[in-house]
Amino acid sequence: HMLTAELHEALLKGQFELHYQPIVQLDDDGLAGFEALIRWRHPVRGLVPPMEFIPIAEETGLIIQIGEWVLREACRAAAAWPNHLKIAVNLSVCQFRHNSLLATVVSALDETGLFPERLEIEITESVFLADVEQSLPLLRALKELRIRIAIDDFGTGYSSLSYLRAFAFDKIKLDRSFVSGIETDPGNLAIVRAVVGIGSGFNATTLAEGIETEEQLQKLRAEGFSEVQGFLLGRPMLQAEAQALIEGGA
Ligand code: G
Ligand code: G
Ligand code: MN
Ligand code: NA
Repeated sequence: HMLTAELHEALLKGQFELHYQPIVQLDDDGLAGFEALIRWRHPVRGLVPPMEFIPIAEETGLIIQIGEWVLREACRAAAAWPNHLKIAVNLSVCQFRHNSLLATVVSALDETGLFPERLEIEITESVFLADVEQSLPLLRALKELRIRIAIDDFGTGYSSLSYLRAFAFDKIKLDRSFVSGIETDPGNLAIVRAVVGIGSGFNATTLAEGIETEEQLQKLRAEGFSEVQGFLLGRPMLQAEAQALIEGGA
């Protein structure tokens, strides 16, 4: 692919950056942490969103190196924040399948001194598409490091729910497509309630993504979600802006 060489160069030249989107806990409306989201600061094209280069990076295998950079950079940023704040990092299935993952996580924690409890790895249901059993040893090994594991984009994958019984996830992140119609769509409300039930039954934190309106926030609070994330609470922001938000007393 045309972009492949450019992606290599981007790594070497340090053109990737992480933006940080706030995650808010609803018990006290305080800041729980941030999700790290990668962007490519392209010299000509400007800021390139992940959807435009992550799929290519996955195809070419470059996602492994990019993912290592993301993990280290995210841990490094979070290590400078107050200890109660967590950092969430997205993992693609390729990274999850690659045999270097555990070592990569360990070295990111070692190099930055971040407490493992403060790192949350986000995986999607697609990890379980082939075979749940196959993914369990790695999940257990990650858990043994005491990092947290979240299911991202919950409800949008094609896998069955049986993986929830097989592994104790720390967090369920309900996909924003179920949040957007919650004011008017009774189907979405039913799903939202079911997810809160699943979360409480499995002792997992429940987070609702993509909150854009005050009304959505009120509804999800009333339904009992533990955490929220979305443009209403804060857009993905530069590290300096995240720092300012933290110092602003969140
Ligand atoms: O930031 P934005 O909403 O444009 O992200 C779009 C998609 O890219 C989301 O699915 C998100 O999970 C994914 N993404 C963002 N940052 C990373 C990253 O560092 N690694 C991987 N694998 N995916 C990411
Ligand atoms: O797949 P994942 O949940 O990691 O995707 C995160 C992506 O969702 C980021 O690219 C982020 O920019 C985007 N996002 C975060 N909050 C909102 C929101 O409130 N509305 C919309 N439309 N997108 C959001
Ligand atoms: Mn995510
Ligand atoms: Na998501």
